[in-house]
Amino acid sequence: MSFLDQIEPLKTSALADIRGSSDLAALEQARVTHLGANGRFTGLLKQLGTLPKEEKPAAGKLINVAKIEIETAFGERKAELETRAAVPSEPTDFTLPGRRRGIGRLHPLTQVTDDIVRSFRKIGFAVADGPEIEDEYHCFDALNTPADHPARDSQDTFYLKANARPLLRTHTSSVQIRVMEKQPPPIRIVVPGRVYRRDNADATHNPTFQQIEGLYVDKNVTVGDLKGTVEFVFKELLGDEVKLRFRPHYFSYTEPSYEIDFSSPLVKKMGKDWLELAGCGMVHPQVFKNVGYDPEVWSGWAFGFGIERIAMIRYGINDIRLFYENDLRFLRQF
Ligand code: 2NL
Repeated sequence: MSFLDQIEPLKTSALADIRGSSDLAALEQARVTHLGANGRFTGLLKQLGTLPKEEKPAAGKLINVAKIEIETAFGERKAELETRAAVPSEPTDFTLPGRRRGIGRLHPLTQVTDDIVRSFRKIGFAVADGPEIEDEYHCFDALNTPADHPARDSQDTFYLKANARPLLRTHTSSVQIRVMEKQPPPIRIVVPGRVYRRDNADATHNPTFQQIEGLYVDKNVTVGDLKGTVEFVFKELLGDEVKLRFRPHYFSYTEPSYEIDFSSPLVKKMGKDWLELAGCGMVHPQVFKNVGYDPEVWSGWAFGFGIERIAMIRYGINDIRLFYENDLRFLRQF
């Protein structure tokens, strides 16, 4: 058979296969058989080069027209089959009730954090944020906790490099230092955020947890301001019937320092009179010097506490690890 005579039957068979394919997979198979790199029609195209020079233009033209015809048929069949695949096989009943999407909710720790922040905003505090990867200066030295201080041991953390010693912050105080370095008093901020300690996980410890710290700096700030503010916020959070107690304590960054205990019917039910809730105190003059504030002019207080602990008391949760397991049976209860 001459070259020209082969074109028509190959085209006819290609068109038949394409138009006769019943689904997209069969269509693709037909494309490969006829137009693929080793396909029948492609084979014909390859033969074109072997023709005598004077026959090439006419043969080339014919073969191209046929090829376009096949490709057009392929495109049309593809569009047809795609439309058919997209149409539902059964009619749609528009009177059926809709499928309700499950509504998400905030993690209990986020809810508690939001509540605490809302209380502080009512009395003029702003939220500040800062890096979780810190340097030793902002995490310890600026807070009057030098390298040989015992608090370095009790707040052991994760160091990221041996030499430059970047570390994961052990408290959000480092953010407060950064805010004071950047702006002059007065300061009224709270700093919630994730902190890290080299602790083994058990029912009351986790190597990462959420903390919130607060800082108030102005002229003539007193322990009375500290107590009044803390009482306002904790009563909003835990109910009006809670009693608070300020017990003398030691922190290197505050002087005097206190631990805050609270008592409530809930605490009594746990068989205890008081539960430790937070730490606080008047900002140490050395901390003010470190950020360039004159401690003779400015005074202030600061506090810090773990958000998990508040949430555990509030909801009666007995294991801190539940907050991090992402078990929906637990999370759906809040
Ligand atoms: C706790 C309680 C506390 C602070 C944090 C603070 C921050 C600056 C200056 C002074 Cl920038 N103090 N924060 C103060 C008292 C207690 O945390 O139980 N910590 C282990």
